[in-house]
Amino acid sequence: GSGLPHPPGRLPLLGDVAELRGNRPFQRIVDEGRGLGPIFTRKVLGTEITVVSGADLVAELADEQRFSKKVAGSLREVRRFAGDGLFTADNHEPNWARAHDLLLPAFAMSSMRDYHPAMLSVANKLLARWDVAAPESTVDVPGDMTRLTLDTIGLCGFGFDFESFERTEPHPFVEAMVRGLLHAQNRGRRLPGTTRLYRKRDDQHERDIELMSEVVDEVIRERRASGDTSTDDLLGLMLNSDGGPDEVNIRYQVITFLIAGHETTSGALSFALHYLAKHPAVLARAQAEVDALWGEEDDPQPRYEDIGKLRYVRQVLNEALRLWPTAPGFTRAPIEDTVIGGRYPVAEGQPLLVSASLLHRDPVWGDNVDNFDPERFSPEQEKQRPPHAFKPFGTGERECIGRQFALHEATMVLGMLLHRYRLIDHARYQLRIKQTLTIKPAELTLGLVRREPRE
Ligand code: MNH
Repeated sequence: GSGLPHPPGRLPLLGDVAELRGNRPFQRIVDEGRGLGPIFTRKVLGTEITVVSGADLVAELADEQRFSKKVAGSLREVRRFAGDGLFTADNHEPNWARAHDLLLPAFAMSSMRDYHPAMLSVANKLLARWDVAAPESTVDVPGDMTRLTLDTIGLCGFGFDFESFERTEPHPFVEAMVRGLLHAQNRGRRLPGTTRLYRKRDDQHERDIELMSEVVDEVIRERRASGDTSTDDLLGLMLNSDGGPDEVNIRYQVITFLIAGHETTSGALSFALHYLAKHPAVLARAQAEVDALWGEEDDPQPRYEDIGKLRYVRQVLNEALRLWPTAPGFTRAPIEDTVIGGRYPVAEGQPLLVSASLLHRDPVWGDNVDNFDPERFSPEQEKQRPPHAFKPFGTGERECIGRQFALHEATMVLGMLLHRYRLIDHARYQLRIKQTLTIKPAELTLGLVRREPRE
């Protein structure tokens, strides 16, 4: 081996078999990786995975001259349905640069102004649903955040309405996607020669991919049937630009955005609401901030300009993303053989999994790294932290293209929810993590009571 530390006290075989059954690999990295130092390896079914979490080492891996994104492990499996879409394309695949260059302007800060009205219309549907629930019944937080974020990316990116709030069950796309991501997550961890054991699940996977494809067909068909060739949302840019992506790649991009564009934002909102329900002083401060903007209004309709003013709400979101980065890791690889940390040799192409969950609990964050404290993201404290200590959106040219989109949407929605409701932790909820490549608080429900303005 490489001489890097392993999780202590585990027999390799036992570890391997347990890994096969466990369905929360990133949670395990957080639980077991703590105290192992800034870099360690763990064996998963005979394959050594190198996990990097130290702030200094991650800063090195962020150097684009020496390292680049690697599509490895579970993410490689996602290519079965996302192909060479932006998220799962290898750096050198021509469709990556092509789509990146074409779509980047649609994610500039200035484009958020265009998305704002559609984001607001979906947020209003969420409030309508929660108004009906309050105060008698409780709400399914991750379920409703998923309704919100799926409908938002559908409308903003593709002019397509998933109508999730008009349904009692989630849109079928969500179920197929969740199972599809779980399949990708687990597939890399099968023992050799066991294909037959998995036939049922593999067949289901084919059906799930089929269903996601049908949704994509519908999205594209609807646009073409409308005869609209001038809307320059994500779909319009792809369909109507000279030298744009081909038909096959457009389908991969649509599926990629429908997944990447909602799944992680939904988790981030859910974690933020969980922590707010548990931290009355933080909640009070966030409510004071929204009240200062909209206090007297019964049903405020935030303007685009308002969202940038919700500084503390944004700090709350950042702190939720620090503790539970909803895309909990990303993989880098050396462009040439090199040495990191002055002493660990790493070979060209060798995957190095950056665990954002562990990085975000590195000692650079202080002594109480598990405490929820949005003050960490005050301008004063941010200045004192080394760069690259906070990586919920990845790094470099392969960094999340939807970052501004996610933050605009999530900040607005969180602000509107806090302005309108008191959050009741009716079940004394204890955080459990559900992982389907991305992470969410499992089975989080909250009670709600409408606030009077300035209450
Ligand atoms: Mn997003 C890449 C996290 C919201 C679309 N995203 C990434 C990466 C991380 C990430 C981490 C880099 C992965 C890697 O290096 O392998 N993304 C998030 C989080 C949120 C998020 C935590 C919300 C919170 N992402 C969004 C939204 C969209 C989006 C919203 C679209 C509307 N993300 C992408 C795409 C990529 C990406 C597309 C791939 C970009 C590229 O490689 O060119």
